[in-house]
Amino acid sequence: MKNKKVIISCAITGAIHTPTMSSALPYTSNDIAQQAIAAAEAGAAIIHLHARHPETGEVSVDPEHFMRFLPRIKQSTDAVVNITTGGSLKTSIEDRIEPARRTSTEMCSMNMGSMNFSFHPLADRYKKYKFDWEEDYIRKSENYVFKNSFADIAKVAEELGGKHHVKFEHECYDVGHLYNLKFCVEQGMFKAPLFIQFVLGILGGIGSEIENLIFMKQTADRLFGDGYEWSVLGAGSAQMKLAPIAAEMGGNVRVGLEDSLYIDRGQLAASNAEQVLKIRGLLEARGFEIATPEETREKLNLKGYDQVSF
Ligand code: KMH
Ligand code: ZN
Repeated sequence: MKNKKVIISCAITGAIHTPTMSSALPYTSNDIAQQAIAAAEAGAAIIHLHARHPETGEVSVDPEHFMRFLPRIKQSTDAVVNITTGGSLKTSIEDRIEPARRTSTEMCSMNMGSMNFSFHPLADRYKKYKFDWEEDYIRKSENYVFKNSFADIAKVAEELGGKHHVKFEHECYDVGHLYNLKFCVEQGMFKAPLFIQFVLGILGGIGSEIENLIFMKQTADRLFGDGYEWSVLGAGSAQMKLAPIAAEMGGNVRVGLEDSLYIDRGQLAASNAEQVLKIRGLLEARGFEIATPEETREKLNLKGYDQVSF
């Protein structure tokens, strides 16, 4: 066995994919809860969650929608819940942080810079959509600027980190975002151990070539020394390609239908748990052990499940 235990995060539904793209993508509260629990049972120590409107599958930042599945997940697993502050294409930073604030979650996402964030090329793949909102939502992402200014970051840090002791998953979609994070650390916004997610392969961010992962890692080493843990999220087909490489480089991994709908080339995944089991198998075959939620809490210095309000 290798020394380091690998933390598997699983991102259950996200804000990019829509119900037409895969019948496995969960959007009812029941499906989100069930898939989250199954992903945790399969070995995910961290469950990253967005909410959806339970009838239409539209992305929702309504805390009530989160509260329909969070207590069930907490009752059934001890996995760390990580709530998005990314929101959807239409929402303000105040609305985006509300679910994590109301639930005082252990972890939440923290997007480390403003950028184009687009998935409009997906629209031409589908002739008929299940719901009216989907095509327009996907096409409008061509004009979407994902705003995460320094003032926005400071607000999230103060509201969630300062007042609620929420630990951040710092989403870095490009090398410049690491320098944004360094600046914020110097301003006193965040403390070690940082948890950095290198996000590769989003249209608007850095590409998913292995050279880019190495460059991100080298840059983060230079900026943060041993004061950080890191993980890799490869979008689409980069998901299963980059995850084992990340583990070999000393990192952790994120899978889930938020980031890729596939289990293999051209083959849709049946569930989030299927992706977790696949990456777990790939890692164990390479001699890695998988971190439990408790080991993850300790490594990332989390406040604990008894401190959340759901
Ligand atoms: N959708 C991923 C590329 C967030 O939720 O704040 C990044 C993400 C952002 O998970
Ligand atoms: Zn997300």
